[in-house]
Amino acid sequence: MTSPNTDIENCSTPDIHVQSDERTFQAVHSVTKLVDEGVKKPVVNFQPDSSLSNAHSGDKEDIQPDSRPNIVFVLADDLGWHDVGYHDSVIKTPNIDQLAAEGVKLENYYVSSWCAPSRVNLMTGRYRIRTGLYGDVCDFMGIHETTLADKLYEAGYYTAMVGKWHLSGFEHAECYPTHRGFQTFLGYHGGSQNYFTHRRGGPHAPYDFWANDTSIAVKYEGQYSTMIFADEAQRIIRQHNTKQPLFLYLSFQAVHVPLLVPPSYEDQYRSLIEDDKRRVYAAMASCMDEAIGNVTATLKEKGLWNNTVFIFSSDNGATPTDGGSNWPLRGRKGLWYEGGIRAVGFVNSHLLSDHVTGTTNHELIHVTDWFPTLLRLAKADLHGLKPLDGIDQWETISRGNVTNRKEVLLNFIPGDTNGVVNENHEGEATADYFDTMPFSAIRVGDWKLLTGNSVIEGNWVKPVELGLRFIRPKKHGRVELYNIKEDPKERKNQANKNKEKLHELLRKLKHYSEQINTDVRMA
Ligand SMILES: [Ca+2]
Repeated sequence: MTSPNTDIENCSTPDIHVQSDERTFQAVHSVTKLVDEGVKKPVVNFQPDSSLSNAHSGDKEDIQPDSRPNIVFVLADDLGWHDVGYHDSVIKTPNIDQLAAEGVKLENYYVSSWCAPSRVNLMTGRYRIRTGLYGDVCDFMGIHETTLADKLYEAGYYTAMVGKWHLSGFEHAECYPTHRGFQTFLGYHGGSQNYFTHRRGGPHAPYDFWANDTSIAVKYEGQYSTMIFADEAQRIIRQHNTKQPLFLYLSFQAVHVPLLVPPSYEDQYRSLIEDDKRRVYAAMASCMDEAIGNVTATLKEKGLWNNTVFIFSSDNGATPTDGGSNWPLRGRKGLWYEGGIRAVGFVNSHLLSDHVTGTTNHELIHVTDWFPTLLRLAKADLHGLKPLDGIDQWETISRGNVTNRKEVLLNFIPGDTNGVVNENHEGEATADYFDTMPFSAIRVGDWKLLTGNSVIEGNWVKPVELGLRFIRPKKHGRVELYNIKEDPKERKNQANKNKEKLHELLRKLKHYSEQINTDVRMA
């Protein structure tokens, strides 16, 4: 076994900032309302209990077979663009490759560059300018937000979550998955932990592994999380009442640091990858791939597969110094270059039209889009929701129609300059009506604009099996403009050459900056 990496990413939650404004108490939040009304929140015993899970839709005898599709959403953590087999990687992911090849690959699909923001985008269908970074007691995702799981539960789905939550600390039970629309939960609340000990650091660090909201699941200590999560997903599928549609959110820990894996998974790479980090990372990805194969096999055994929409997505790009690779894309996790935010993603389902099955989709899609897309499949009631940024993409994904999405606000954090002053920027391409110092990024049509000092770290990094080397840009721009369709590797900054497009996108950012929810603390 590889030695534990003690350099676990600091994903600790920032200072808790509790707001007592009426917004918190006016929450249109079905689960919270259930709690308030004395109906115990939809947490069921860890064994699925159909009488509780169906409490919202009538007596068990009243339930009729439901033709709405099951939804299985698999999220990988920090998986890079170059880290699946079908992107010509050395990493072996045969199950992922087959599922992608038999489905629709999403190759123009964006997420956030960090873990928690992508998850709040997924769960709310909203940009961070509306949800805040850490606006209230539930870090990243305020208690006032209605979640995808809330709505699917309300629509009659059985809602189960397995794996990494990262939308609350474990100090506040009201933020736990089982209070945010999920009926069962097995997993952890934080951003990272040891894969075997389930502690956030050394042996005396807090143990963060939970069954539902009250039970610290100590029996899992020593077991590898990828296998725990696959087993739990399979258990949920096997015990599922097939008269009810299922929403399973399987959020793997893999392949986030620390780099840990059972040694048997490393064997296939010992002659292929000399670098220790890259080899263990590859083994972790292959272990996750095996887990996904087991889960999809169980869906087929149970007879659910033919009416399931299966989605795979990474939550952000990889960190090359931790074994991952976004090659040939630029940048890494935490940056707004394509390598940080262009995600691996695909959909596999018998509900896809024949003519799109086995094809690649190049339409602009964002992680917020899953919220309205999946709720449409669930025939959920969308009335009364806060304004969404997500767009229903089902016709685009399932039929190949042109998307209605023309732009994506990728990032806007006022005041966030990371304390770095870039003395080497090109200088001229700025505007007096918009502060270009903070990190911002937007995609409009084929064009993408980045502002702020993150650009100084925007390297291209080859994976070690291709000869590790960092390729650094000759110049840095505090404002950078790229035509992503023509230049997906972001090599030609056109900020000083195409001033008309530059100012069009800067004004778009200015427009979004005026929509910030000032009730939430942004930085
Ligand atoms: Ca992540």
